[in-house]
Amino acid sequence: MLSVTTTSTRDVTSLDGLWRFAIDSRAGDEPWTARLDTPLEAAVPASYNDLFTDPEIRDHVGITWYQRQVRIPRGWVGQRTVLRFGSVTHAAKVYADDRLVAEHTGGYTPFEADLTGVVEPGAEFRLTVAVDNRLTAETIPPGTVSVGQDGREKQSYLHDFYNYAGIARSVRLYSTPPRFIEDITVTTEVDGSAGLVDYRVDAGEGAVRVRAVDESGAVVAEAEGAQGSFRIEDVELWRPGAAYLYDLVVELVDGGEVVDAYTQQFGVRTVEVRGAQFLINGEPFYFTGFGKHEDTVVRGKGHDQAHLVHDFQLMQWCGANSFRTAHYPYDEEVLDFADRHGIVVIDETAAVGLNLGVQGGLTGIGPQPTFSPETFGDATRAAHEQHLRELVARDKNHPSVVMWCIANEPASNEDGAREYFEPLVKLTRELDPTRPLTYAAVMFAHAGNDQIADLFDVLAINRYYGWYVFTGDLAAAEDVLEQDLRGWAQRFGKPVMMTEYGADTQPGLHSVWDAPWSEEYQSDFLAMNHRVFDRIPEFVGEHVWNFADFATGPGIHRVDGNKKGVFTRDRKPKSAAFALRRRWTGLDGRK
Ligand code: GCB
Repeated sequence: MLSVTTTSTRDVTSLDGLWRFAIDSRAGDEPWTARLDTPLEAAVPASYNDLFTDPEIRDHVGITWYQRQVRIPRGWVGQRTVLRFGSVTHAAKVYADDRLVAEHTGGYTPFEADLTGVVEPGAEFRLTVAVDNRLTAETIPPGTVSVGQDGREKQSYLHDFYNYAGIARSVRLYSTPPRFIEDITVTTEVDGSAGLVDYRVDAGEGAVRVRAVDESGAVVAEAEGAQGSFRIEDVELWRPGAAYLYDLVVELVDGGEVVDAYTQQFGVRTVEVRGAQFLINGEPFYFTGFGKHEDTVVRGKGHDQAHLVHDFQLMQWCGANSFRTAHYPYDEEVLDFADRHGIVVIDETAAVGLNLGVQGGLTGIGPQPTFSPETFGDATRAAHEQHLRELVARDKNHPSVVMWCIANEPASNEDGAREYFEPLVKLTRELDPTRPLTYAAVMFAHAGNDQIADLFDVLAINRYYGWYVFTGDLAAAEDVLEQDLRGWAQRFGKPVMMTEYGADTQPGLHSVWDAPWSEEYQSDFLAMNHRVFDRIPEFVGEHVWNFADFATGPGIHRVDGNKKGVFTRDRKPKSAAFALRRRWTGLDGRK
């Protein structure tokens, strides 16, 4: 799936701004058939939950309505007109005037409606979107809707971050010629000082020609045909911390005339897992960085370019070279930015919470088995498959993306996990044979009982010794952590990385003792983990949980959200940020 951009043959207009807004109980029947009768307006892009003061809106379970007028530019006569949503969380029905033009389930991937012939260029129409925030056993991520004694619906889910919903990413209208370039896939290899580039173009009738252009504007290779390969001599590799991007200019031609043109950026780099090493361009790579969230004050999960720039600045200030898109695919602009700035990304699906064991607290034994026809079965897996297809289709050309993480903390220790995951691993490898795969392992899964790790390439481990267990006892935590991690390395002989470790911390709280919640404890907790990582030869990376504090659902374990951030929710550093900076930039003499 191509991202939306202007080219010599394509135009784009933005539909971001203020849209009329109502929850379903106040919108009347068939609200798409008329102007929404509402005093409210919602910002797009943004989650709607924190925009209003009304608790009925914030806690609403079900459908909310967004609406605005749209005019198709009159110059688009004879062109295809496409409406593109960056994401609607979690499901959408889209109406142009009275007509249903698109439906999509999955809150973090884009989808489109082809409006050609539905609305004519120059004409105005009423665009209405029904946004459904419900999570069920058949959605990714999963959840449960129950009805309370007072008859109100309640949404529960198996992850801690708040269930923000709405139109959180940009909405755009774009044109293409009637015969158009549908998709482009670029993969790269390195041969000595040359780059080998394979490309495939899916397009309408016509001949395809491509040229690769370097950052100075020089054409470095040319090829013809919808599928082919070319060499770039003396190639500039895309490297972590030193991005270099080429343009692949693709043209669909007919009788010497360019019918459609599209420019796809790409980087030349290789990724490989060899033994217990993670190699980028044949060199061992050690991940430093964070698990993140798309989460800011007022906007919720709404994409925001100022926050994008600032978060990357803070990550680089810390010396982070990478991050994981916990726990869902992020806005496409985040990956474009990572491509341009040489930041490495582990791209994660929204499959968080496939684990009923977490409901059993520290016993890890849930009320029911996680994987069964009654709990998470074929329908859940079908949703997971669709999600993987859409993720790979969207992100396959990003050089920054070096690995897919296909689930966070599934019940990989339970029976049924292998049957559930084996087909998903197979599918992902078919969709993209070039990138390693991982999943982030929950604390209940260890080297002795995990049933799926051998299917994957990298062992990504989430652990909270010293926080949820051995709380306040870092010496005991250090011992068990080391045994645990060494167990994985020994049993599977694959690279091991820590994808989550962290301690909730109240900024401004200090203590001379090992006092959980204090800033010192967070730093000491991380230092304890780092001592262990540095003793394990198979270790290839550390991602602290979390980059910043983030909003959660209500609960007795959280005070105003999850406070494991190294930065506060408004991006002020806690002491641990300085400690990480010393370690990751080599100021502590480690490098
Ligand atoms: C986890 C989850 C993450 C939570 C974190 C925590 O294991 O993967 O989503 O936020 O623990 O802080 O409890």
